[in-house]
Amino acid sequence: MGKQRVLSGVQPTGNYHLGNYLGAIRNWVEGQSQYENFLFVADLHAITVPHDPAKLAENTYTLVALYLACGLDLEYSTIFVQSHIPAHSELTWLFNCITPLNWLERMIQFKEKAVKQGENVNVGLLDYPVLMAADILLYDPDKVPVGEDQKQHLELTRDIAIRLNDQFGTPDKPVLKLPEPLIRKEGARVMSLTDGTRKMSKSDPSELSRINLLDSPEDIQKKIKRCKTDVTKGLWFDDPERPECNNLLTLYMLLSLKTKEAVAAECKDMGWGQFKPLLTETTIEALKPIQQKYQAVMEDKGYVESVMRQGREKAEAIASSTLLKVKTAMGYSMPF
Ligand code: AQP
Repeated sequence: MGKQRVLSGVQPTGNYHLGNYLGAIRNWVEGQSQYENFLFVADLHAITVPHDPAKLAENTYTLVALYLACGLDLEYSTIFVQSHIPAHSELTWLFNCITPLNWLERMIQFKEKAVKQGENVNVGLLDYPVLMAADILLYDPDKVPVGEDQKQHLELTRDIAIRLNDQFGTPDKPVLKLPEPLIRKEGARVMSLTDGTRKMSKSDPSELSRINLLDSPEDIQKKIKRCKTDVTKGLWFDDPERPECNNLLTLYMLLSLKTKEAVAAECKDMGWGQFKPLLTETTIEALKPIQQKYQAVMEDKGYVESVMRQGREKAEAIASSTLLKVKTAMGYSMPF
């Protein structure tokens, strides 16, 4: 039996942060040799919120370079850009026509982002989970690594696949395979530095809320120095009254690669004055090799482009074959 296939992506919306790394990219890197990995830059998703055209291409390059800098290895992983493969958009349309509107209206992320966009909420934002279903199902993956926040979207993907199989397949010959979620417990959710109850996010207007992967040591120091804490003495995990404390200890655990027990023992009698410099130093050291590799990769734009080209070729072959399968099942024919 061959390796199981996994698929995941990040939107090229800039400000790539510790949440994206610890909740997604680092996990892909750690598991990459066990799987056949398809990892993409979700640039069609990136325009569901207002975007700057001048930044889209730059952010796409940056993200491909960061994937490589974080340790994705082309021997195990195919890295590609979503918009380079038209099958994503085409399959989305086919799925749109079998997806009930109320499935999309109840998506939590839609409701949250729609509130932020006010009257300007666009159809793309509502349709985002259908595009995500197309992204996933085109590649027939066995597993999809998702953060807690994306679980509902993966369930919708499975519902769309079931509906399509019911309508256009037969029980012994389904058109699409149902993917399973791959959720890691620790670090599944990294929280904001300014509010331990909200997730760290690229679109938070406050730069102080997140540590970006490309932040300078001075910026990291400044952000940790100013991050929200509390007045309680001693530091411990999992206290619902102390979300910031739990988040900062978790960050230290994930970045230092120590166990939860070791961190709990090391920090139990510490005050913030002692802990913050420790977290600062650990964060700077953990990000240093990524930043160095990123600089080296970005010096060779031709290399980044060759990675995208190679990725497109491999991904397109699989995507167009799935698209053809779906179109044939739905009754489309191409007699020439
Ligand atoms: N705070 C987080 N903790 C853990 N994982 C996170 N991810 C994002 N934030 C955290 C994971 O990163 C991957 C890529 O996310 P995305 O770019 O597709 O969009 P997102 O989840 O909406 O990320 P952001 O940073 O919160 O962006 P904005 O602010 O634009 O919405 C996903 O696997 C996600 O789980």
